Parts: sequence; C-alpha cells; structure tokens
Amino acid sequence: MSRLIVVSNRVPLPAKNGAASAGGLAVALQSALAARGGLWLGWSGKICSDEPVGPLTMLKDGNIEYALTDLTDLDVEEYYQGFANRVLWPICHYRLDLAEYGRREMTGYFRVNQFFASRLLPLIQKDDVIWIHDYHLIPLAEELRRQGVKNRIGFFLHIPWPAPDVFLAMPVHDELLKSLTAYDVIGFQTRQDRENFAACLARQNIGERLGEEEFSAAGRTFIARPYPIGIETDEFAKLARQAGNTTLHKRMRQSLDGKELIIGVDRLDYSKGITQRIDAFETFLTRHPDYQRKVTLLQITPKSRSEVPEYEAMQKTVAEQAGRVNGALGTVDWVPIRYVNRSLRRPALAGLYRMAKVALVTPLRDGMNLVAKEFVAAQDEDDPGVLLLSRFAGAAHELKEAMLVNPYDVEGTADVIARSLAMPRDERQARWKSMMATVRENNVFTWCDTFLGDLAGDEAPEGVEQPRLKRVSR
Ligand code: ADQ
Repeated sequence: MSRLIVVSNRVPLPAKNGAASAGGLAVALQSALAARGGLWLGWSGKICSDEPVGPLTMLKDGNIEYALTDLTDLDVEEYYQGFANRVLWPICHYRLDLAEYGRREMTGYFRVNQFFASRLLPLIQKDDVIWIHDYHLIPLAEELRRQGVKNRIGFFLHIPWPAPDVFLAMPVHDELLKSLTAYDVIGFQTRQDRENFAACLARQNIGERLGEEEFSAAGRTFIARPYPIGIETDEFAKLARQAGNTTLHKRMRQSLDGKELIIGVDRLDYSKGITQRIDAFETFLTRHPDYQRKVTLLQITPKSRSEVPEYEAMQKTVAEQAGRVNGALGTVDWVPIRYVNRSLRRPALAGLYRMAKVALVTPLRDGMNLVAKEFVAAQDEDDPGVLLLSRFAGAAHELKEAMLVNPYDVEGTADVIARSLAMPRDERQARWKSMMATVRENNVFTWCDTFLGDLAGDEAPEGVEQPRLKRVSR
C-alpha cells in the first residue's frame, strides 16, 4: 500500500485522552494514515507577524507524521477569512448576497495555495498518494503539478457544489474549475453536487465528459464521483447507550421534569437555518397550544468564525430571537427554548440525542450534515426519536425515511414538528431501522476506503459499479 499524505486547512492533532473527543472524520483519516504510514499537513492555527514564516513544526504519533505551518496575518486575512470564508463558503451555500468578492483576497487565496504546495513538495515521496480536503485548497493540485508532481492526487469537497448560475457568478470561476482538472479523483457529497460541477464544466466548455464519472481535460482524465461521508456509527451508538448513567444525563432529565425534548445542534452559521427553525418552533407552539409547557427546544450552538461580520451579527440575532420567543410564550416554570453557545464532548452530545424525541436538522443548504447521522446512530431501537431533516442537506439524499422539510417554509415545518411528536412508535421504529441500516453501511470508514480505493485505482469490490479509468501519463 502506498504511503498516504492528507492535506487540510486545519489538522486535528490526536487527543491526549483518546478518540472519544475526536470527530469521525479525524478518526477515519488517522486510521487510514496509521494503516499505510503517512503524513498530515495543514495550518497550525498560529498567525505570525514576521515574514518569512518559520520552518514546519513536525510531530510524530506512531507512524503518522503531522506537519504544521504557520501563516502570516495577511495570509489568514486574505486566504482564510477572505476568499475561503467570505466568497467560496457563501457561494457554495447559495448565498450570493453575502459573497464579498475582492481581487486582493482572490490573489491571496492562490498565493497561500502556492505556499502550501512549496511546503509539501519536499515531503512527497515517489509513490505517495495525496488526498486534499475542502474548499480552502482547491488549486493545490494544480500548483503541485506545476512543480512537477506526478503522484495520484485526490480532492474531497465537504460542502455543496452549487448550480452553474450561482457558481458562475463568482469572477474566478474558470480558474477554479480548471484547477480541479489537475486532480485524479474529485469527490463530492452527493450526485447532485457532482452534476452541478459537470454542468459548470459543460457550460464553460472545459474538457469533455467521457462517461457518468469520467472526464477529460487538458490531455488527462479524472473521475468525479459522489462519496457520501458518514460517521463512526457503532462507536457513536455505544457512546449514546452508555450516556444514561452520566451526571449530565440525570441532571438534564430532572430539569426537563417530564417535558419532551426537541434538539438542535449546529455550529452558529447562516447556512444552518437556525433563525427559520426558531420561527418554525414558535409557529408550532402558537398553532398547537396543547404542546405549550410540554416540550422544550434545546439548541446547542457553539460560536464559529466570529471574525467574519455576518457571523458576529448572527450571534446577536439568534440570541435575541430565542429571548423574544421565551419572553412571549414562556411561563415562570417553563422556558420554551434553551439556547446554549457551547461545544459539548461527544459522549454528552450522544446522550442528549438519545434523550430527544425529535431532532431539528434544518439547514438551508449543507454538504452532508453529520448531526443528522449522529442523531440516528444515538437512538434507542425500542423507542427511537424522529429526525426532521431539511431536503437541502446532503444527508436527505440518503436518509429518505426522515421527515423531510423545506426549511424556508416555516408553517410547513411547524406542522411537521407536530406530526413528528405525535408519531406512533411502530412508524418511528420502521423509519429509524431503515435509516440506521444506511448510516451503518455508509459509515466514515467505508467513505474513506472507497475514496482511497479509487485514488489508488484499486479493483472495485463486488457489486459496486466502478469507473473504467485509463491511467494517463503526465
Ligand atoms: P459542518 O458544517 O461543521 O461540516 P456537520 O456535518 O453538521 O457540519 O458537522 C458538525 C460536527 O460538529 C458534528 O460532528 C457535530 O456533532 C459537531 N458539533 C456541532 N455542534 C456541536 C456542539 N455544540 N458540541 C460538540 N460538537 C458539536 C462540514 C460541512 C458539512 C459536512 C461536514 C463533513 O459543512 O456539510 O457534513 O463538513 O463533511
């Protein structure tokens, strides 16, 4: 097996207290790296004010090496906060209105990608396979190719790829599309994302589509394929089963005092539809007054990207909105919405999912949404909760037995909350069983193995349709 190099903007260093605190993605990639031996390179998170940036910090854990680079103030401002988070993120989430395109940021984005390439170059060995992650690093393979790298390079996009009319509104669309053709394998969360990408190529007359998944451009071929990301399903289910005895769990049960729990768990981000969700919950309580004093919405939302103005404004909006609903509908002994800006450890989160009767997972747009899959994995098979899921989350392409909603339709979502709370146990069990089978099958290890299999050009496992790819020399 070839050595593996993973590159991502941030690098999850192994936790001192074991895997329970790490997310499924980190665990799966670390186990792939451990199996083959390998290297994970990315930004250290540190900002240095002097140029040039110092040498890489190298750390070793078993046969995995971590290579961390600092970035300058300007790099972080232009590449990370600027182009990645204020152009690519909003555009890929269909928020053209929030994209702040600036030439300086675009130049910084390509410059930092060149910088990452120059840091990686001396570490690459002849047969290494390289797996690059997410929207921060789209042009990285092109930069590596320019510097003579001939290794197999794959790219996985964790966020949606938008429809051509949206993507092409971004001034540097052709540069990004062409740079993607330098990869051997491009992974998307869903078939729809891949089709949007293919439609952008076709619209811009870049390359040629040779088959469902095979494309050619500039004298080389590559595949673009959906690889729906999953979670560590069995591990997460175990955490949820064990959570019943924890102090947090007991305190939470006590404080609910017999009320049903509805749960929402999201990073504070405009793509997650939190304000529309609170509107829907308020509408539900107003239209179904019988449920007042009988349910509580626990919305757990750690702050994120506070340096971007839209995120800072949103912190205020959501807190005020929750406060307004609580003021209008709450009573001396009942708070309709508990709004918490904290990150919880995974065992605590798993226990809360299991305690909840309904989860509201209602992003306006989401690449996959792992909260939906975690909620399913955490349920008690004898008495499972109901997943209410936005049809605009990648997860809706797989979890068809969830209660699918249009999160923009506040009244429609309010009605589905009522239906979900009233759903009989046999229907809940039938829906859950089918979703759990999917979440088990498409877990994060399958995702990782399938992608790496394609990247290595392995034989397809029996029954799995695999593109027929000619290796082309570059
Ligand atoms: P995110 O936008 O971060 O990821 P998501 O897939 O939901 O969205 O993953 C969030 C993760 O953070 C989950 O594992 C969740 O448990 C955890 N989390 C959220 N709130 C938490 C809290 N309060 N405390 C502790 N943990 C919390 C991006 C894309 C997604 C895509 C993933 C993976 O935007 O669409 O599914 O990458 O590819």
